[in-house]
This record gives sequence, C-alpha cells and structure tokens, in this order.
Amino acid sequence: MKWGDDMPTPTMEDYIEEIYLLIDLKGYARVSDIAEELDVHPSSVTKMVQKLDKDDYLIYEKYRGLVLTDKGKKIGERLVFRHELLERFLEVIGVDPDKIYDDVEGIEHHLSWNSIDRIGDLVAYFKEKEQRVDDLRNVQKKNEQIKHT
Ligand SMILES: [Mn+2]
Repeated sequence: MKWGDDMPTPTMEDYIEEIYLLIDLKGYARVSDIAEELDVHPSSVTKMVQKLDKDDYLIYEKYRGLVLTDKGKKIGERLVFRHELLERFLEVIGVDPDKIYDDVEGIEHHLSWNSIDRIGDLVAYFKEKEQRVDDLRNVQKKNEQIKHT
C-alpha cells in the first residue's frame, strides 16, 4: 500500500495509534482500555473499531477482541514513530517538557510526511553533535534575555 492513497482520518489515526501502543505494551487492546486511554465512551470505540474493521485496519470479533491487520500494523508503526519523532523534535528545540505531549497531540495529524521527514533530518542533525544543541540553547538564552530587558 502506498502511503497517501488510503489515509485514515485524524480521528482514525488516534485510534490506530492507541491500539498499536496497547498491543505493543500488553499484547492485546480491549475496547475498555482504548476508551480509557482516549477518554471517550466505550460505545464510540465500538463504532470506530467497526469502521476500522470495515476498512481493513483490524479484525474485530466481539468476544475475542481485536487484532491489527498488516495494513493496520504498518500504519500504527508509522503513527507511533511520528509521535515519538515529534516529541524528540520539541525536546531538541527546547520546548518545556510539560508542554511536549499535548503539543504533539495537537500537531501530529496536520503535518505532511514530507515535513515529518525533514523534521527527522533536523533531529538527526542536532543528535549528531551535542555542541549543536548547546549552540541553540545559547541563542535561546540570548533571545530570552532580550525579551526580558
Ligand atoms: Mn499521538
């Protein structure tokens, strides 16, 4: 499957991402766990899970739980990678740790994969030499001082 032809909506992405994480962590994803993690009603989860089943992201059997299809796994993996990359990105540019998670949740669905790849380059650029991070911090210190004078 080519990324882009058959893309899940942002909300679908949140569900696929969460299901992938739960299965990775616990070996299974229950409707009640998904509902708790995403802070939604279990009936909304059931509805979405049925849609994801219809679109071949997963197989849902009421009494046996759900499993991701290959397509669902592939996308889940990319969504989790994207989330983690964006966290590293905000961290490297010096965003306050307590803002990082919510900011990533706010932007992750709205960037093209082109932007994600370029952000990946930028993170790699900073990780390559710690000095680059220090230099950026110095620029930030200077800018903060200007702001407060
Ligand atoms: Mn996320």
